[in-house]
Amino acid sequence: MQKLEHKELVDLLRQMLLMRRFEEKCAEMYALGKIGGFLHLYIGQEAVATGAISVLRPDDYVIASYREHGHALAKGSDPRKVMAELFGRADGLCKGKGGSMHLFDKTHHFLGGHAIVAGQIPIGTGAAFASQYEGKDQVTLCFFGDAAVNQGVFHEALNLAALWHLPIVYICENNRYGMGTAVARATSVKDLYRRAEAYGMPGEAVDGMDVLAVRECVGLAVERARRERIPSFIEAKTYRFRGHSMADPGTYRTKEEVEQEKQRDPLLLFRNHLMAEAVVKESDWKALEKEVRATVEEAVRYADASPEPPVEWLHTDVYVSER
Ligand SMILES: Cc1ncc(C[n+]2csc(CCOP(=O)(O)OP(=O)(O)O)c2C)c(N)n1
Repeated sequence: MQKLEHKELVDLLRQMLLMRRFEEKCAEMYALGKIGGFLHLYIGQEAVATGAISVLRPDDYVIASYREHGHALAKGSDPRKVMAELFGRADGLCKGKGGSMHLFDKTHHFLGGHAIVAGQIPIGTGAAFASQYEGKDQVTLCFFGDAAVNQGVFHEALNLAALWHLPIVYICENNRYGMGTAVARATSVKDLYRRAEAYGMPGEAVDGMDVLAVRECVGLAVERARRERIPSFIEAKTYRFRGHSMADPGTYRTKEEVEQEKQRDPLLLFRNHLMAEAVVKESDWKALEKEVRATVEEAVRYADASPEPPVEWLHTDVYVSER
């Protein structure tokens, strides 16, 4: 892939920093009772969505699981509208009807967060089918967790995608746990990317803590999908630093393990790399922090100022009558 310009590198860093600070604020807002329901944070996995989505065109599709705040932000969703959605307010991305697990942004071709494990895999495959059927050259990126690869629909979807040459890249974010279940306790073949062999599609593992490695790997797969209609399966090896959701006491893994994995914090790894390469200076980093914090504060102000959705809205947007 082409070497990145200074601005592109800084944009990647800004994106990861925004995801991190946005979600730290979400945890705070959840504790204050401003966000209800479930809240699954993406902290630790930022390099995956950032690197992968950075190679897309605006009209390419992204679909993800309930751990999708980062994907929505990377796809271009307005942080203010995302926060308002988490607050369940009328100005939210989905008018406050979706909440944390169901962000959806038609204008940015973000096909949503999906709460049913693996539920987004056939839907993403359908989006790729639609692009192909309509003769368009859009690509779909479909993100899911390690537990999703053991669901039946994963196998059905990958089989059809390979058979029909669909322009899709499946990205498994292997953060090593499906709720409290370690991958090794649930999955017979440890190297998840090898599942691709069964469907005759390229499969590859990538360091999901390295934003540039993810960008490179997904970039090649996206080009393959766009130009040659070859789907791919990528396993991004990552780790989530927080519990499965805000309600998770995290008794299934040791504090030492978490601390050890935090040594490879993707945000700090990339920041340190850019500093070592003299792409950013300490003062640039401070300025970015200030800018991102202001964006997040503004998102909270916007969400707080937005009204509750009126009761009558319960009956609207239930079915879509037009495209
Ligand atoms: C079909 C289905 N079964 C069970 C659940 C309950 N559940 C919610 S999240 C989850 C674990 C998923 O783990 P993984 O796919 O690895 O994603 P991660 O949370 O690690 O991002 C489970 C079992 C569900 N939502 N849907």
